[in-house]
Amino acid sequence: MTLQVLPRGKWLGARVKRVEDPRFLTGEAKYLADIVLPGTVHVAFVRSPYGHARIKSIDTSAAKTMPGVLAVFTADDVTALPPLASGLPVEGLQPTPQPVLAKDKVRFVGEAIAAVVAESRYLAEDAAEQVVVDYEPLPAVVDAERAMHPDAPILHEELGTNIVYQKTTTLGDIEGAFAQADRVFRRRLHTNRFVAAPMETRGCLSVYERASGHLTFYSSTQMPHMLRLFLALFLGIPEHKVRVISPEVGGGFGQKMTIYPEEVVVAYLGKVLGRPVKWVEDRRENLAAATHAKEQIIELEAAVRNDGTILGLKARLIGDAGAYSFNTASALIEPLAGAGLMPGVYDIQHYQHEVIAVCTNKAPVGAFRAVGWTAAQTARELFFDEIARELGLDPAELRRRNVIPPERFPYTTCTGMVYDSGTYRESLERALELVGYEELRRRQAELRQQGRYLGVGISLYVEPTAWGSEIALQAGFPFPSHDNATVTIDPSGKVRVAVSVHSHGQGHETTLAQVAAEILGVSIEDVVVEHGDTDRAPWGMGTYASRSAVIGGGMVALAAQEVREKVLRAASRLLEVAPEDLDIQDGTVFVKGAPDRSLSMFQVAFAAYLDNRTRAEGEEPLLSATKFYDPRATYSNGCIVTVCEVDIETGLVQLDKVVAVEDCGTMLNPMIVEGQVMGAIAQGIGGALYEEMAYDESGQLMTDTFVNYLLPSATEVPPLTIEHLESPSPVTIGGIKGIGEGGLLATPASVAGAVLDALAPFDARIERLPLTPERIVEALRSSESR
Ligand code: MCN
Repeated sequence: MTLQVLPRGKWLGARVKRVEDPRFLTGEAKYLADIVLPGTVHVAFVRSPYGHARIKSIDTSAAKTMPGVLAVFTADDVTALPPLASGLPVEGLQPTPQPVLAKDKVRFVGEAIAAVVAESRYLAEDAAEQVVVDYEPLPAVVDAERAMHPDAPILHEELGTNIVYQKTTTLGDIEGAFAQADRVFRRRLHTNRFVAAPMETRGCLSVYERASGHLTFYSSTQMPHMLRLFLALFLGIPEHKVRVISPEVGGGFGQKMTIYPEEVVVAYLGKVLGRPVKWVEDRRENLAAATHAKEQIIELEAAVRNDGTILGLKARLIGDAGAYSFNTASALIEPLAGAGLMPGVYDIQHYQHEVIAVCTNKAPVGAFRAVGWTAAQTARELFFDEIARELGLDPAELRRRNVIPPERFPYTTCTGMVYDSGTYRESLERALELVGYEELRRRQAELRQQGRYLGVGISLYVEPTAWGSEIALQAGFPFPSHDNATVTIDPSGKVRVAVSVHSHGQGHETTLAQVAAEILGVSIEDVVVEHGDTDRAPWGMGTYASRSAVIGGGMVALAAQEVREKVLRAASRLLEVAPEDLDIQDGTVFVKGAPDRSLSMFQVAFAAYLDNRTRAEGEEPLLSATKFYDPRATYSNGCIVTVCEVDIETGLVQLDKVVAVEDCGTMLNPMIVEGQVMGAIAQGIGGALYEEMAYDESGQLMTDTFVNYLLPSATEVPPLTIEHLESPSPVTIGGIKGIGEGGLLATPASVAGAVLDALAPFDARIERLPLTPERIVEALRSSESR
């Protein structure tokens, strides 16, 4: 069997219901907060109320003497712990490491200063209030462009600047392209800082056994093995004595990729106190101190022919990094990723980008679903809409004229990404057809006569997926990325699949079981998928960047295939036929063409382990295989079209519908794919219309609860139409591509595009997201006065 094409029968590609859902729906699932161990003590962090201040002194004496308080740790008590630094191997990125507890200075509201440990969380919180920190407030800077100014307050004095990265890259003949242009257009967009806001906040529990020197660390992380490695290195505990268990995780969306200061502190406290130490983040902490995302200031300039052909593009991307870079939370993660994908699905050969990363007095920026790409896609698609309007072209037509045609695959972008395959033009046409585009345009014109403003927004996208080493390199983040699966059939014939990717809502226990069941010829009920525990799963990087279907599916397929061959060899000796003459279906191994000559999987497995006669010379009795997979780069694509109506009196936006046509190659489970698209679209609607982490000039966080940080709920999400195109990847096992991020990559552009299309009759200029009613009304007012 070649693995380029996976068998698709009963399981693979079917709408199998998620096997993990019964325990979620009945409340049986155990999250970090549900783990209760005897003798546990609890941590509350003392956090900075200032955006920028010098710490003159910290007085912990009152807190320490409170009943039930075990200890109060400040920076002076954790000198053994190194600061967290960015591990991104990108030349020119200035290090801005974050101390695990702030020492001399705080640089954002919410930065941890002290950890109070007490018998209960209540006592710890009360005691934290008694820790007296003497601050000398400093001027803050919360705007990235202002932070670049030589007079701006500097966060990291040793650098002498807030600019931690700046580089211009020219690809192709950019000046030639601009020289040939009929028209040159410019646009600026300041994308909003918004956050993953997972239902479950961060949290961890550190259990250290002094006698054996073993640390068991429970954490709601997306990357158990990477966390184990970092904890071993930071705490000086040999890695084989560290076990990380990530129990059920209630969403991560990239926010839980980061290895956080709080985790390192809690792990350390467990080690030094010799009691289980637990911290469960509250929502305010999550909003203030977990990583933020997606804020960039993007300036675009395009050289365009009158027929709408984009000849060349210049982009300046300023990433607002927040206060620090540490491991995956890096100053560069937004603008560098954005610059790489800026050409998107369009055939743009001449491109120049300037990438700038700047520190500000805000929470550090980290990964969040389609990191860097959402902002770039939004800026480019809104820009293309504007160019089309200026040229009097339909925005769909402008896209048609520039999109990479199917005959150009594999297509290498000027930024070095190799698009393996896709349905770019087809997804555009299909989405337009589904939304009834021509009719909508007619209706739009009609309604305008009645003073009603309908808008249609198109966002045509490509999504780098399957984050292995090759795509990481193509996307500008050159670090190795690969994973492992172990597939085992136990003596009773039941199957265990242990994987290093870690589901935190995506449904891997179902989809990866589908792969194993299909290849092994057993029922999905006979397969369990284990993940999230470094003692049970083989080594790997974890789940992020839409990689688990491709990498997880691929490695499970490879391992299952090897185990299948072992089963066939064992059965061939029992049935006395050649392995090639055997097949497996529904848990029965049988002779092809003679199905009555058969054995159950139980009979074969039992014999393989426990009947020496079955075993050939040199054959292992264990029906198990571990396989790694580091796939070639593959890119998904799709098109999202939004229809809305804007009330020009109030600025309120009513979304009528969103149509998504997506192509993630071979689907393991279309129902799960649709769930991924729906969730990501909802997040994209939030990003376009509602969500914004706002700071005032002094660095004060204005949106520290869900009362003022507005997440969309079901009532804000209009009817969604989702349709699949399937162009299998020619370079991955089974032709699978990822799906996890496309919806959030493309929806803000589509929704914002629809709003701006509705406002097209007015000269309303909006350069900032989200498109709140206030911003819309203000833009309409200033357009009147122009
Ligand atoms: N899938 C499929 N067929 C495909 C592609 C994917 O059936 N061709 C299925 C996969 O098997 C998996 C799911 O769709 O069950 C998502 O697959 P994939 O695109 O590989 O993404 P990952 O599983 O690696 O998950 C990461 C991705 C990212 S990057 C973010 S951010 C995100 C997301 O998934 N965070 C999520 N979706 C999330 N969904 C939930 N519920 N919670 C999160 O935190």
